[in-house]
Amino acid sequence: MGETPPFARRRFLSLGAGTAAAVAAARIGLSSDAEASIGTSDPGTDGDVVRSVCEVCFWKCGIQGHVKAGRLTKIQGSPAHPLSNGKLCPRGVGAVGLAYDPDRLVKPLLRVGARGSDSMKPVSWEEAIGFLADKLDGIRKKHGPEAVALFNHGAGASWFKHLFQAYGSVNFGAPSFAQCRGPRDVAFDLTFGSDPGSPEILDISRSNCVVLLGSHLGENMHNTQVQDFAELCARDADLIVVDPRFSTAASKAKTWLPIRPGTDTALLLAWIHVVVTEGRHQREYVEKHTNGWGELSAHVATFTPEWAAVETGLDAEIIRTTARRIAAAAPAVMVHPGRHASWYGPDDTHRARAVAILNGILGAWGHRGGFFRPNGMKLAKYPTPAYPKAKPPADRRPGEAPFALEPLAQGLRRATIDGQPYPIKGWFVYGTNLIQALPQRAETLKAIEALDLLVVCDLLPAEIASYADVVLPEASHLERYDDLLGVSWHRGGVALRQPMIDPPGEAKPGWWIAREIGHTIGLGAYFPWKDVKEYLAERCRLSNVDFAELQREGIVLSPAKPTVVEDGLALTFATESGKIELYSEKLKAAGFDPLPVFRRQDAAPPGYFRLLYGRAAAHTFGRTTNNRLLGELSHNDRVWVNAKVAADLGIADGATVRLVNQDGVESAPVKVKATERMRGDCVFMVHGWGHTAKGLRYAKGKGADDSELVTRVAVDPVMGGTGMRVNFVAFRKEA
Ligand SMILES: Nc1nc2c(c(=O)[nH]1)N[C@H]1C(S)=C(S)[C@@H](COP(=O)(O)OP(=O)(O)OC[C@H]3O[C@@H](n4cnc5c(=O)[nH]c(N)nc54)[C@H](O)[C@@H]3O)O[C@H]1N2
Ligand SMILES: Nc1nc2c(c(=O)[nH]1)N[C@H]1C(S)=C(S)[C@@H](COP(=O)(O)OP(=O)(O)OC[C@H]3O[C@@H](n4cnc5c(=O)[nH]c(N)nc54)[C@H](O)[C@@H]3O)O[C@H]1N2
Ligand code: SF4
Ligand SMILES: [Mo]
Repeated sequence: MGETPPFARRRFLSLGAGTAAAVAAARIGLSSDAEASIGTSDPGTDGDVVRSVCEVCFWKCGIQGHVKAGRLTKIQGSPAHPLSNGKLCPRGVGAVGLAYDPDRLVKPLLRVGARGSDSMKPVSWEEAIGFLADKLDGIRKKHGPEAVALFNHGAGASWFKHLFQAYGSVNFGAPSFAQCRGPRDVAFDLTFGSDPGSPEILDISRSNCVVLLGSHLGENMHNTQVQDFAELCARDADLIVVDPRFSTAASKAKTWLPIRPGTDTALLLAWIHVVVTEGRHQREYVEKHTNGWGELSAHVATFTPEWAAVETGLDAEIIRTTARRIAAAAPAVMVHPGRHASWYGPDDTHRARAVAILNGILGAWGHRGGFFRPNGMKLAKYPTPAYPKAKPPADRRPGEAPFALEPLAQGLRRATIDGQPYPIKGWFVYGTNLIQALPQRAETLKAIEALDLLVVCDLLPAEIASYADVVLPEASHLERYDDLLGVSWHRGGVALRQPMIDPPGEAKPGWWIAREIGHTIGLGAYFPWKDVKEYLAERCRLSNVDFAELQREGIVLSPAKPTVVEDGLALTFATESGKIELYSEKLKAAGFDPLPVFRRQDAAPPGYFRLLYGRAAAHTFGRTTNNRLLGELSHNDRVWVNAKVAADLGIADGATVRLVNQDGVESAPVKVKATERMRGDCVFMVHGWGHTAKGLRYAKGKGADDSELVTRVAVDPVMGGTGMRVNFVAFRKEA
């Protein structure tokens, strides 16, 4: 176990006071780990208050930090920010533990030993940047600028996107596309001409009926969404949760459908069948706004609840009655689009299209209680020279994944290995731990071996940093300015991330790092600002935003009134036909099924169980597992196994096992949570545990890492997503 945390536990419990988690937990009775954050309310100030924006996940809540004598004493939700409404999730509050994490990177590092040996020596910024500038120059001369790829996650990456576009590359890959939202965004784009975005445009609190497929809200802790979800539950609205696991959300549902993993598309097709054949769709809306009703009706004719019952393992009558309940709530209804959607590869865009179609025929898009139309705020750019023309990204072969909206991270990895369509020789990795985030780790390691340069810019010495040639320590979101953050919600606005405290050691903000690199490699013209404040003030001036007010309040809301579309009939759609495309001509033209098709998943080999994974309330993947405060709050590092299965295998609750996957890859030792809350054909792990990096002294060796077991993926041919729930594990008992 790690060393003693520098904070008393009691202190932390009071830090959790008044969080969204506490409110949600109180209202909807979340599982014990979330409840741990309930404390007595303490809304008073404690020193100076600085308003800023969270980055422990990607929801970007408004925060206010209390600073006394240069030390951050607590973080609360900003009351002025519509994404927090004065409340935060436990991770946002617990970020104090990130600020004072004794394992933070505090000096630039250069590798001295073999790649992966984790032998580094501290160097000056000048030396680190000088080294990588020489390498970038060498790569550009030998292979062209496009031979450098930027892997990234998070708002702070914007400075580096600017830097590398100026350098001449658009090879920007984020696991948050092909390993996350990709299939959903593509499917909604094809159907409605726009996607649910982030934060998702979901009017959950005013809905009459919410359907969750996976989407384990309450464990998936996106703040506003969970606040709205708590309101929905308090209103006693209808809630149907489809999950092989009895999730926290399932515990609040009127109906839990413990579906056989990988069969949601069959359930959705049967629901559409019931709505269509019983004429329960929103007639006027469908007539006015949709294309392909006839084709859809013909397509679903045979997908009866009885057919779906065989595939899903659910009861046919319950499939029928839930379809009727969903339709009865329309149009104030939503089948939640989910967020992490790269589940089963070829099934994923189809499943997400089926979700979109069901929402479409129920008139949910543009309706109160369904999908609202967000408001943004137009922000001017800081004028800089035009970027050079770059080669198209190297992530795909001709004809591959034609509907991808962003470069595929695993495609850039492949180009690094085989040099096709052209070589990638340098990686700049910002805010993404590719070792845990990408499936098929052996490929990631092979690609790293082929690199001339690997730069990692991070807060912590995560696994990816141990392979780096150069490690650049960044100031955390509590210690830096970032670019202006547009807020797209019921009412739009602009928010500011600004420092509350000084960074530790020599850690530097991303804006500074990118600017220094830019000036060193001859791209100074792209960074004409003296410092970030001059940059931000100028952007604000050009955007008619009062910078002083923005600094004071942390957010400035747009003067435009929110558009409330109570009447879905006044909508327009950015699809080619200007309508909701139930039937997709675009998919058809590209050689794909124009309507969703169900494909059966491979069954588990005998003695194996499908490996499922997800989130826990108090953690964000592996980025918080080294945070002593959050670690004190919850571990969630057990593998969930059906109680009867465990008993049959002679595995007691709390016993330690290793998981061995279908390819013989063995996990670290992990404790078993034997529970009735799990189907018997699958197991569940929280992603982000099982760290091996020696610098993560608190997290190292806690729990096991699901991603290590994801040696196989099923690729979605439409958009290149890597379905990762196609792996199976057996148990090896530890003595
Ligand atoms: N606390 C916290 N919240 C987070 C994050 C975090 O790290 N921590 N990460 C954020 C990010 S980036 C994302 S993408 C989202 C992800 O969160 P979601 O989009 O909610 O992820 P899902 O994969 O839909 O949900 C996982 C659930 O799906 C269930 N499941 C597994 N297989 C199947 C299946 O075949 N069918 C059905 N119906 N269910 C299945 C699992 O049992 C689990 O309960 O969470 C976000 N919120
Ligand atoms: N097996 C498996 N694979 C998955 C998932 C899964 O559930 N299971 N989830 C998928 C999903 S939904 C997503 S979105 C991706 C996410 O995966 P990633 O893109 O890797 O995102 P994070 O885990 O948030 O990134 C973690 C890294 O960012 C660093 N970091 C945190 N804050 C900052 C900062 O302010 N600046 C800098 N420079 N670095 C910072 C952390 O220290 C850490 O090393 O993974 C995907 N991959
Ligand atoms: S949901 Fe939580 S972790 Fe994410 S931005 Fe908001 S407070 Fe931060
Ligand atoms: Mo994600």
